[in-house]
Amino acid sequence: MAKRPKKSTSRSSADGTLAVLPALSHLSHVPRFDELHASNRQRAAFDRVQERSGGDVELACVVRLDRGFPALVTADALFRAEFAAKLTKGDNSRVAVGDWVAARRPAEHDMGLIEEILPRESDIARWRGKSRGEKQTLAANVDVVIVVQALLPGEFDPERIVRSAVIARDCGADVAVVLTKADRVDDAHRDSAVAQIRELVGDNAAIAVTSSEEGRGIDDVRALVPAGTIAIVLGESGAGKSTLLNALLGQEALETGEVRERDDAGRHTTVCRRMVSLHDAGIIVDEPGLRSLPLVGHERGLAKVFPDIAEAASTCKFRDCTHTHEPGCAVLGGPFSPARVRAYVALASEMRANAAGLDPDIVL
Ligand SMILES: Nc1nc2c(ncn2[C@@H]2O[C@H](COP(=O)(O)OP(=O)(O)OP(=O)(O)O)[C@@H](O)[C@H]2O)c(=O)[nH]1
Ligand SMILES: [Mg+2]
Repeated sequence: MAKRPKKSTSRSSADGTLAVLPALSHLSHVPRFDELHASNRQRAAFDRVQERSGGDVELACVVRLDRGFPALVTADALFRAEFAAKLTKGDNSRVAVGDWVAARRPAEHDMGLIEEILPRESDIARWRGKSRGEKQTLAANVDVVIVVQALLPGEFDPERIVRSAVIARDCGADVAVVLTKADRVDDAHRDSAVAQIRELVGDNAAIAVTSSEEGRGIDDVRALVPAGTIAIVLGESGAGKSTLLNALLGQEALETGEVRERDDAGRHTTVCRRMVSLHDAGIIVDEPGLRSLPLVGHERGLAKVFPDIAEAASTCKFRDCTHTHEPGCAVLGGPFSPARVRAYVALASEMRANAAGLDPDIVL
């Protein structure tokens, strides 16, 4: 059972910030340490830090980030932490929800200290901004990316689902697609949406249809996150991610809201990244919606989502074939559905353009 942090009269440099963060004692569904599993590699890395530090560090997992401030779970405590001086030289945001760290809890401080971030097994990242943006890690050590999108006309966007699947597969995660708000569309629209996604992603992703309003499909989503696995929900603001998690938890644990400004810099209902434990199943990371998901260097992900087309592409007559008009093109000449070819070509050409934009001296 996680202990609450000790009340302390000492002042820490972050006291002012601490005051505006939610009190950890009020949070529900925080994963327990025994629900989280560091890999052997991460444990070995931790042992090395412990040896170096004389044994006063603990193995901890980052379970929340509020305004960039991590909250850690250890075998017997839940507490906020700041970065040891040697880590603050770089960029604090390098730590992500799901990261394993070696942390200390100096007796005289409210806050723990992160001494070292242990190596990641995987990391779900996206590029912020266009091709010259920076890479942002959404979560570390995640097994499944749940792409969440509303079925509503105007919001249902198969291209974006494929794009999300490419990013997830590129990061080494499994993909599942959850189409929400089924209560707002008719059965014919729903069936056609599912068929379109199935055609595009093939066997790459499980597809679930939900209505959090009517409690439909919720157990299908639970089945996507069995005990011992960690998933992250990925989708635009207003897609219904937090509402879906509340339905899974059976209570209104997370804030949800009307669709507001839909912009990466805009106001989102969910403003922190956090893990919630389903307790009877795995763990899901909730996070603010993401508008833009540029593809930069995700060729491997594209090849995993479209393995047959990627294989054909390697046999085109021209090595720099764009699969749009060239003679001897094995993609256009192949036995592939036009919708899949269109999706593949659009994403491949975006990646090519972004790669070119990255550094004008590099020719791909
Ligand atoms: N009718 C209907 N409305 C839903 C459903 N799921 C979510 N909503 C509504 O959609 C709106 C947005 O839901 P949220 O869960 O806050 O969306 P979110 O994806 O978490 O958004 P951000 O936190 O901003 O990224 C809320 O008004 C929800 O009540 C559903 O299955 N049916
Ligand atoms: Mg939300």
